[in-house]
Amino acid sequence: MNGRVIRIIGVPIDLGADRRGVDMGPSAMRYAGLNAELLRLGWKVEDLGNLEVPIPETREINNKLLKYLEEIAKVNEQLHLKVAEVIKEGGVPLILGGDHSLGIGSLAGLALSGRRFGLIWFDTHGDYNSSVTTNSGNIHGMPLAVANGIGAKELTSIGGEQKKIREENTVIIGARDMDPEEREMLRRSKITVFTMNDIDQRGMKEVVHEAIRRASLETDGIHVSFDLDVIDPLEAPGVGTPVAGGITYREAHLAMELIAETGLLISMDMVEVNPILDYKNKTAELAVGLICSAFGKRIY
Ligand code: 4U7
Ligand code: MN
Ligand code: MN
Ligand code: MN
Repeated sequence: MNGRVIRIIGVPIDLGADRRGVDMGPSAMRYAGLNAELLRLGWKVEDLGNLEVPIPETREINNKLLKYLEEIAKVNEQLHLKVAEVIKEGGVPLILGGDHSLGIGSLAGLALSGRRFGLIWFDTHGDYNSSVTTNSGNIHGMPLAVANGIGAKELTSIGGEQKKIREENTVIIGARDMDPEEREMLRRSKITVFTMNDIDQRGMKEVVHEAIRRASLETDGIHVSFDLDVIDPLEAPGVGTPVAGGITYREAHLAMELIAETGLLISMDMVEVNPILDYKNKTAELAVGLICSAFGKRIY
């Protein structure tokens, strides 16, 4: 089908979230048959294995507003170098989480590679907090802000001091739970936010078309960061922060298929699968299905 290679990078991190378990996400998605499914689609696949990530039991929380800051910074230092390397070699990074704090490293890596990219961030949440606005101190609620240059220097400086995203090319889809101050910060930015209400009113097709249009304006490709909690918990029970009223299985696949059709997908994160809370690996299987749709799987 195509000669390009998908390089899988597992990031078994749960230091960014309060609930344990998303560190097992990469295993659960591999167990659900990820590599074989991608091969079946005609991709070359190389699994680079997992990054080394410490477990919380061996560490202390030094700053309640930025929990495990040093550890998370270190993991994202490693991740951004790997991502940049894969892109420079012409490969497609597929980053398996793990909690969404890994978005800091993916976006820093993309920026370091020199590609001009747009970003579509599927999430219930804004992930636009900083130590000033957070209620939880959990860094998985901060990666989008960090990529936009807002937050702790230890994080924003990974991959260089510059902003890693362009606001005009950044779109959130599926939002339905934002903290008041992060919402204000987002409103003041040029980031586009499509809430569940927009999806209800306009339909997923129109929303994704508009997201693609914005993400591809004067860029050479699109990065998708997919937080599984965007999907309704009835269909994706295995996530750390479930919120009722999410997108459906069909809407999620449609979104991935529309992105695949553009041929612009240059890399992807699939994050926040929590096997402890899952039912018979249902959410991990859904994640693998979505990855396949994003990478060109067709029904007929
Ligand atoms: B995820 C939260 F307060 N906003 O900051 C926070 F509601 O990566 C949730 O999207 C963050 O899953 C969720 O802790 C982070 C909370
Ligand atoms: Mn998230
Ligand atoms: Mn989320
Ligand atoms: Mn979550």
